Amino acid sequence: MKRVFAIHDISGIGKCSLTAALPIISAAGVECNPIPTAVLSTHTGNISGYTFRDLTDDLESYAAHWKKIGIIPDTIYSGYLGSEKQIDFVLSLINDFSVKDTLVIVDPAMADSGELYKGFDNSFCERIKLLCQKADVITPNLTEACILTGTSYRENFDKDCISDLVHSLGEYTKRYAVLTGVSETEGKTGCCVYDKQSYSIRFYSTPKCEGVYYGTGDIFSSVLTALMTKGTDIFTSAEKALDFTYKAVLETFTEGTDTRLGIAFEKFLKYLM
Ligand code: PXL
Repeated sequence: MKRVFAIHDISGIGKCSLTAALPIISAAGVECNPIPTAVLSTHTGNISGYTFRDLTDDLESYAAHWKKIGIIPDTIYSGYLGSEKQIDFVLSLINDFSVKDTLVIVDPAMADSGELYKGFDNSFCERIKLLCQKADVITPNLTEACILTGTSYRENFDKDCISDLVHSLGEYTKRYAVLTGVSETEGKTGCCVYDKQSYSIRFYSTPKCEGVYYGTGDIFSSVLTALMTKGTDIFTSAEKALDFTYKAVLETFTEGTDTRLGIAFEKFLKYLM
């Protein structure tokens, strides 16, 4: 069985980070080994009063134990990290655990809708750039792509501007950039996959549901990670990850629940195997 190390926080409510990665990667038939960076009562987006227990001091000995007992990942997948020290931890994890074909997937989770998440600053973003440069695949949303490339953020990027943006992202990945939350067609959403080796770009899109849906980036990146770990090519993986995310968002929209509490993806896990 293939194995993914998933380095993210665990937020009790919100179905993002590890509470998305664990069920999704497992449902796809891939073992998911969590490295929790922090424990929160909820995610930090538009919910006040959450608790936050930082686990930075545990990370080194946690990984050292895995090293000692000989655990080797097929994929190292990082998402929301709470501090620059945690970025440095992931950099050393990549160094210590990578073998010839280890896949490194970095979701530079730090911002959305034109704004940095609470608690992050410029210096954090600079360090995330270094981490991205060690990745085979990065999965920024539009805001994160603008931060990485020093582009000013706006909501509407046309097809040519998106192509320019993904080319610029080439500096922050070893091979692929998958830009999320964009589409070549107005009124739709989706992703744009860029392979810097062949300069090829492909767009995938779905209809757009009105509203803000927390955790979609984590759901998308977790499906992509699971499929690529199983050997699926990046384009097919991105298309399937988008389809899964769309189904779950549509279900949430139809149920009409408070979207801050997370996306209703559970029903669709059976399609991942
Ligand atoms: O989905 C990204 C994410 C992950 N973890 C925490 C967050 C967020 C986004 O707000 O707050 C704790």
